[in-house]
Amino acid sequence: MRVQSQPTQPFAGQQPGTSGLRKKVTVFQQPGYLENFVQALFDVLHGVDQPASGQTLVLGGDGRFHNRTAIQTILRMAAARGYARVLVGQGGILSTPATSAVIRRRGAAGGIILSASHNPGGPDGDFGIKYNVANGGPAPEKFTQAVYERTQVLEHYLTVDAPDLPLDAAGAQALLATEIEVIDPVADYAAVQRALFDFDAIRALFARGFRLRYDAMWAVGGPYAKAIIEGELGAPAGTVVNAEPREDFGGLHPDPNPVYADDLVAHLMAADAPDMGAASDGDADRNMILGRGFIVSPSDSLAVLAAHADRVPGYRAGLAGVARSMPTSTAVDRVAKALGIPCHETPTGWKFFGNLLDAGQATLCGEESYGTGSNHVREKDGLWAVLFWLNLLAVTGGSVESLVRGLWRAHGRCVYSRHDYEGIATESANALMAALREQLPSLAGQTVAGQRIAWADDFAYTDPVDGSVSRQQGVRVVLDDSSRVVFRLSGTGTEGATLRVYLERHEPDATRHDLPVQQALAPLVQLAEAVARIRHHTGRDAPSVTT
Ligand code: VG1
Ligand code: CO
Repeated sequence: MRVQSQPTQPFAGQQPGTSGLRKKVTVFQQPGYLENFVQALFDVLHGVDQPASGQTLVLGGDGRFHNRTAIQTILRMAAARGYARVLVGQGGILSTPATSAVIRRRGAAGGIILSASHNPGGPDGDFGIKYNVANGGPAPEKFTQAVYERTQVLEHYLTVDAPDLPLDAAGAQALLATEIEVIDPVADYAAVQRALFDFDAIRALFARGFRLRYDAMWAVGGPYAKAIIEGELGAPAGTVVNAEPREDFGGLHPDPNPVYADDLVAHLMAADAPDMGAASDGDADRNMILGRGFIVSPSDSLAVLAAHADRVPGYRAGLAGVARSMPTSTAVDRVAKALGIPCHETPTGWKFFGNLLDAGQATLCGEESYGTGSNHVREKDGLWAVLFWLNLLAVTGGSVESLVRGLWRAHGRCVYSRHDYEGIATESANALMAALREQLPSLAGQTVAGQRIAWADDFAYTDPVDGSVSRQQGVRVVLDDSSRVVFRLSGTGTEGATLRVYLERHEPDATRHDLPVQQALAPLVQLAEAVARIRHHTGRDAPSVTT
């Protein structure tokens, strides 16, 4: 067995997006494609062809099609690079939040997560790779940009000529001088959760007959939810459904929202509905929460958790601050104001929360896209959010619905929806955004579709910790009454472009809190069409996904 230098040439477009490099599986199957990206990553981390002496790397994925092949490729390359140790999840499995937990608890230099998250999997689906740094969080933009630049000039990659390693049983083995340790994917993660939540109180809740339906969507969240919710917390067997990770997610779209988790929604709307429903995505960092006959918007979920955090052991001391991505509703801002703590507004993508969490400026973070998390790891964490809700239900005696209604009563309701136009031509999407940006200087003061625009801009963010600036993070059009429409293009898709239109309107009047959301937002939809001319640019009459 020896180190080999394999000649290669650059592939175009190895540019990480909102969350890592995501492409079709068939793109990743091209000889050298993954190898090039990993070589570039290691070159940026350690210097060109330089060894990773003494360092530990964490490696795992969400178990989707191509995961096992990619894990073996990366193990060989890590050995060629002289890593002291690689901690790899058993069977190649590690959820995104679990990877973050392992990196932090084991003092690893970083970790590689193989996932395209909420994107569909299977031979015709998507694959992805992402690097997390020593704090356990996604590498910052400066770093991913350097990796991309390196991919464009590569001429070879380093690997070893070794057969595949067995990864289905825990234990250590050697590959060259690198120790490959196969670890239990759940243990570190479960230890982190145990230290945060009142497991006794949740156990008592289940013992009283509380019923939860947790839909793992045939994705990596299943083993975690089974072990913790059914195993440790005593929920009845069958509480976690669709729990075995499948390479193609059962042919479904592992995105926990009312559209793709419609089966779960149907169960919660049924006459014999359980008390609570929950789902997580492909890599288990997203969550959806439902009550009996009641769907919780992710922005409201974040606000509820923030409002009651002091009821949960891990947050009893209070929150240093909260943070939300810009398009996320302002519900949490209102809670933060009442608590007298700062609320930070960041661009879309979890990587922007890392510095705030590290610096102790934020304790809880969240995004409208079904992502919630805290300083316990440096990723959003689906099961964590479910445990947080269970803990709150156990100690407040309330229901999911009553907690959300309490939020609305106290702060008004931030009526919210996201309209996605998927698979539109990239040129059309770019033209739409360019036309919007051109109008920006003249929008303030205009009345469009009967509504007066107070101001409009293209969101730019200066990181308060390292001063780095991210521009063009989404066009905001804000009305006199603080209602708003936000436009941005997705950075996680693999086919054409996806336009996201985010709509928010604050409703202080409690008698209007039960108006259907789309009805309450209809004037804003008209405004969005008038300002952005979506029909003209995309040829679409309606969004493909509404959440
Ligand atoms: C989407 C979401 C964003 C989230 C990202 C990664 O990005 O909008 O909030 O952080 O996915 O989530 P975009 O660029 O497509 O809007 V995950 O669970 O796919 O890693
Ligand atoms: Co995800």
